[in-house]
Amino acid sequence: MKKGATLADFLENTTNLDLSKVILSLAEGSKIISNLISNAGIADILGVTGETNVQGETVQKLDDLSNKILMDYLRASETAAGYLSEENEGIVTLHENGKYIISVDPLDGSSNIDACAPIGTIFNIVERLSPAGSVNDADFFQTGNHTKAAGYFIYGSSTILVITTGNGVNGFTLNTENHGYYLSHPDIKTSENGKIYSLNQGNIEKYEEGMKKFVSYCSAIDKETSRPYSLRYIGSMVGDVHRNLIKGGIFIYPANKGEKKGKLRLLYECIPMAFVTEQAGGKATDGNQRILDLQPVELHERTAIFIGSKNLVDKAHEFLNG
Ligand code: P6P
Repeated sequence: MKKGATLADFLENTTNLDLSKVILSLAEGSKIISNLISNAGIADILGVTGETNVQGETVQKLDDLSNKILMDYLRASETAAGYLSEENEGIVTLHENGKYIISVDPLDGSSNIDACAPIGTIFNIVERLSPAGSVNDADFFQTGNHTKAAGYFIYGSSTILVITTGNGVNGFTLNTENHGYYLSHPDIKTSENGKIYSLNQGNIEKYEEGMKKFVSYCSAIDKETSRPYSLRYIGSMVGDVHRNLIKGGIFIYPANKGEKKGKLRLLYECIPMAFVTEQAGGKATDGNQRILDLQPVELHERTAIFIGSKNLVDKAHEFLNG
C-alpha cells in the first residue's frame, strides 16, 4: 500500500472488520496517551501514584491513566472479549460475545517519562478459546504462533504505530494536526546484520559466562567485522527494539543472578515484540527457544529475550552454548 494511506484504509484492505475495530480502538486510545505524555509536565501528571503494581513496581501516574484509557476504548469496540495488562493483577472481561483478547503493556518504559525518553504501548491480539461469556486465564495461555495482530505505539520524537497482522510489518505516523495515523514506513524489514547491541551492561557481573563473552565480542576491536559495535540502551524496551528494527542490532535482557527468568514479560512484551521482529525478518529467542514457541502458563510470567538482527542473535547463541 502507498505511503500516506490511512490506518483505516490499510486495515480495511488487510484484515477483518472485528480485528480492525480492536486495532482502531487501541489507536484512538494511543492518541490520548500521546497527547498526555506531550503535556505531562504542564498537566502535572508526571511522577508516581504512590502505588505498586502486581510486579511490585512503582506505578507512574501515566501508567495508570494509560491503562484506564485503553480499557475504555477497547470496551467501546465491542469486539474485544478480554484484557490483560501489566497494571492489572488479573484478566478483565470486556465483552462476553467479543472475539479477541488483548494483552497490553500500557506504557512500557514509564520510568523514563520524567526523563522525556521514548516510551510505548505494546499489544498482542489473539482469538479467545472459550466460546462466549467471561474470559478465563486459559484464553490467554496461547503461544505467540497464535497471534492475530501485534505491535506497539512508540511515543518518541514522533508517535508511530508499528503493526503486523501476519503479513509483514508497517509503520503509521500520527499527524499531530489532524490526529490521523498515516502509512509512513511501508513493509519494514530489519537487517540480518547489525552494529548495535542493547543491554544493561551495569548488570554484567550478574550475567553467565557466555553472556560476558558475547559482550566482550561486541566491544572488541576488529575492523573486518566493524567492531566494536555501538552500545545503545534507553532502558525502554519499545525504544531499544524499535531503533534496532530500523537500524539493525540486538536487544538482550538475559536471565541473570538477580532475575532468574529475566525481567521482561512473556505475554505483553516479548511475544508481541517477537512477532513483529520475525515478520520483519529478524529473530527472537530466550537464548535457546523461539519466543513464539514458548507456552505461557502464568499471566505475568517473565522470560529472557534475545531479539533483533538474525545474525547477531545467532552469534549470541554461539557464546551462550559455546
Ligand atoms: P533495567 C522498563 O521498566 C522495562 O520494563 C523495559 O522497557 C526495559 O527494557 C527494561 O525494563 C529496563 O530494565 O533493569 O535495565 O532498568
